[in-house]
Amino acid sequence: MPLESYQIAQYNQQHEAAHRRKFEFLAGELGADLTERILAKLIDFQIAIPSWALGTGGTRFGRFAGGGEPRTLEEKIADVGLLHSLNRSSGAISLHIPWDIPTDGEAIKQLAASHGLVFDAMNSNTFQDQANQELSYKFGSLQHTDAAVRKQAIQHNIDVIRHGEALGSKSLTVWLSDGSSFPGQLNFRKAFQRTLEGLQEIYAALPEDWKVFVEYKAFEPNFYSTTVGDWGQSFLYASKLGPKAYTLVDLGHHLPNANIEQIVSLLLMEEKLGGFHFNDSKYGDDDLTAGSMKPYQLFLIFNELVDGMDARGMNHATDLGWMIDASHNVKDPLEDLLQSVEAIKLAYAQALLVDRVALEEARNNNDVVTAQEILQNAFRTDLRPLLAEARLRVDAALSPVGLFREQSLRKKLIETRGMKAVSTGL
Ligand code: RM4
Ligand code: MN
Ligand code: MN
Repeated sequence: MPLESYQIAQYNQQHEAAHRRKFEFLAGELGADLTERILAKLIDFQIAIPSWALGTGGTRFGRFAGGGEPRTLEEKIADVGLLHSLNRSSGAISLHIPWDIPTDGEAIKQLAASHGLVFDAMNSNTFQDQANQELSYKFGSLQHTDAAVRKQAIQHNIDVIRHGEALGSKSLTVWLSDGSSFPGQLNFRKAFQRTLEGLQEIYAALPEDWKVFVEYKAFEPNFYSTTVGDWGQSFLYASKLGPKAYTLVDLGHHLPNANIEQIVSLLLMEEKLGGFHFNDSKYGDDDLTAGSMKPYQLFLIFNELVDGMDARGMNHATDLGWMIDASHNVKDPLEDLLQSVEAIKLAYAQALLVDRVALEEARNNNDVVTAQEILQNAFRTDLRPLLAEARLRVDAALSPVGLFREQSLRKKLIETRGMKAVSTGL
């Protein structure tokens, strides 16, 4: 273990006095009841780390690796274990197949458990051709005009479910790059029907207690049409498939300025919201650190989530899939992931702070000014000491990034793995 628990304790001791001052002031402002209620929810709230984002990401123009990347699934689990020991908020890992095939499921499951980790959604990959693959996905997978290609893609998804069963995962995320690059290339109706039929076969292979998440994306790699292009199309597939099928919202998969919070609200109302891929973006699927560009939007999304989940009596921590889907081109991937988790939990905490009774009253009175004040008061209250306190109570670091740097953890990883270690993934 590159980080021992006594090092966390020592670090916290050094910083505790400064933390106490800030926390006590905030707790005084919020009152003991609300403070404790938010703290308990923050401690429960876990966000899954994607196995494909632990190395340095790149673009088609280049990739600039920082060294010490995990070379195997075992090392990836160790990295997520390290994140979890720093923040006690990343107690799950989401795997992408075939980038991270667990050859011995039981051993991998035990290794993860030794780090306090469980397996979140499994992800299939029919957007790339693999070296040993018989048929090509160049013109799509489940939408393909050739039944043999569709069959291969269906079988791959079933294999991914089987891997997931061995690990104790309970869900499959299907993201298809299927679509067309030029007008005229595709019969939209037929592509939809073929895709639906493929998803139906995958759905039929789901274990009783599993969910399937249908992830949509507006464009890329296809630039004219995408066969699961927006939440409406995903909702259509999920509705036709049945009660185990849900829509997955990846924040980077919308056209510019889409009102994601409204999408979230309606999907929840229809009981079809399954989970999230958190990231942030300025343009499209930038896959940047959550909350780095539009923290207010992240807060507004959580505001709808808390409202909608409470309306249905849902458990915030366990009833939806909370996952990060990001890529790190210029930052240390582990530091970046720590920042994302922090931003997500901060938005969640701010949403818990919203006075919903007063907000509803303002809405009923058409008091637009008060409604805005209520939301922005919550958003502008600095709740970071609450997040730090939640970590302190479960023996995580007061400042995860601070401790990561103080202990030179990247340097230690480079010492054991080398500068040229390369991860599979984005
Ligand atoms: C896609 C999408 C999927 C992810 C791949 C790697 O844009 O976000 O969720 O698995 O990227
Ligand atoms: Mn995604
Ligand atoms: Mn994406």
